[in-house]
Amino acid sequence: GERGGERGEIYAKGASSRQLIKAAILDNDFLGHLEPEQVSDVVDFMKPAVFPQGSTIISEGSHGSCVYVLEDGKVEVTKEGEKLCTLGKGKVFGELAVLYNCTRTATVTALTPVSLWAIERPCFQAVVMKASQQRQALY
Ligand code: PCG
Repeated sequence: GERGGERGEIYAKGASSRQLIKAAILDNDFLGHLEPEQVSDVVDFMKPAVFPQGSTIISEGSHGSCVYVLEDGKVEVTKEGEKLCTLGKGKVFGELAVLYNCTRTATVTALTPVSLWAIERPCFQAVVMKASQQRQALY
């Protein structure tokens, strides 16, 4: 990808993937308040990842640090062994530990082969910080 500056690399992606990631972020209860420029930066910095069927993408209690958007496939969310929900294409997950600096609050397992977009915590936080610093400079 192109150089993205101190926050990392910008990953090229097609218009339909950009639209899917943007819609996923705006649909998410915890990320839907981000400003258009922040959303567009998050879209730029997301990088592709794949997981095989049956694999654990997130383990409850661990210190993982990525926010994910599902491009394709289905995942199951469990907590203390109890099924909470399944998520499909166009859903965000993994945002809670990154936003609240806590350990993973649930386990996420691939029910099918899964294609994801992922952004790491330092990059995500830099995007969010950058915009709030610009706002402070404005007022
Ligand atoms: P995170 O980072 O705690 O990792 C597990 C993820 O599962 C969590 O973020 C949410 O994105 C996702 N998830 C989806 N549904 C639920 C739910 O009902 N409860 C919890 N705790 N997490 C959920």
